[in-house]
Amino acid sequence: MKINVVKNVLKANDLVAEKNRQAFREAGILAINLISSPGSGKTTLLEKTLAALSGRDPSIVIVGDLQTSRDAERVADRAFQVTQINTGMSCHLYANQIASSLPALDLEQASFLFIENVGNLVCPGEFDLGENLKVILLSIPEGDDKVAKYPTVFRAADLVLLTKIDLLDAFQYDLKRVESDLRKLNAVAPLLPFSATTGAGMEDWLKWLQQQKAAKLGAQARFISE
Ligand SMILES: Nc1nc2c(ncn2[C@@H]2O[C@H](COP(=O)(O)OP(=O)(O)OP(=O)(O)O)[C@@H](O)[C@H]2O)c(=O)[nH]1
Ligand SMILES: [Mg+2]
Repeated sequence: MKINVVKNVLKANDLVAEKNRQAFREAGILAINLISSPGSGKTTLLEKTLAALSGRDPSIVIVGDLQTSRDAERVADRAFQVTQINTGMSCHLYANQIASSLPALDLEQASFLFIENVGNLVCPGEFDLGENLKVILLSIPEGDDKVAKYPTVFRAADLVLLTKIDLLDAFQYDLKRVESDLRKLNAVAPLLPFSATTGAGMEDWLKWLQQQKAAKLGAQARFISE
């Protein structure tokens, strides 16, 4: 019986996620779900990314946290619009929380929607929010064994950002192990070393974002003309 309940929750979530995805498609916005452990650098990545995109690509941010609006405050002056969702006891965002946020947002006016999920490397991987892409952050201080230990999110990743790469020398860290573990789960997601402190990887990250946006708009144009 319990298994049925869980399945129904996931099914209900997926139906709402599909509607979210349709809203993003109609608005021509690329939605990216940022997933990682607490403190691995999601909001810092957003601060840097929004600064780099400002003036060119207005971007909306939806932030999920159990409590506080601290992350929303950190990105508020650089984002086109920001919504903070407090999940209370929940360790991940649900699609209906995203759906409830959408009426207050001008999706058509923005290029990117960044969804910062609740800091957690497990549960967010199970719940589709309607995003177009999942970006997983894994920071150096977390250790080089985490990909194999938390396979669900890495299996679903479209890109893995190896954050805080500036700290590499301070830790016993085997980059080859991370890459090899990732390839066993996911043959295609690029693994991109990144540091918000030194700027390493920033150019590649911004290039990846633009490529994904162009690919999506191209696919949509084909879809409309078919
Ligand atoms: N050395 C170093 N520190 C970083 C880097 N990126 C983020 N940090 C630091 O890591 C800490 C946590 O960063 P956040 O961006 O708040 O992490 P988060 O993933 O948003 O955390 P939650 O929202 O709590 O899940 C902060 O003290 C940042 O300054 C980096 O590239 N290098
Ligand atoms: Mg954060």
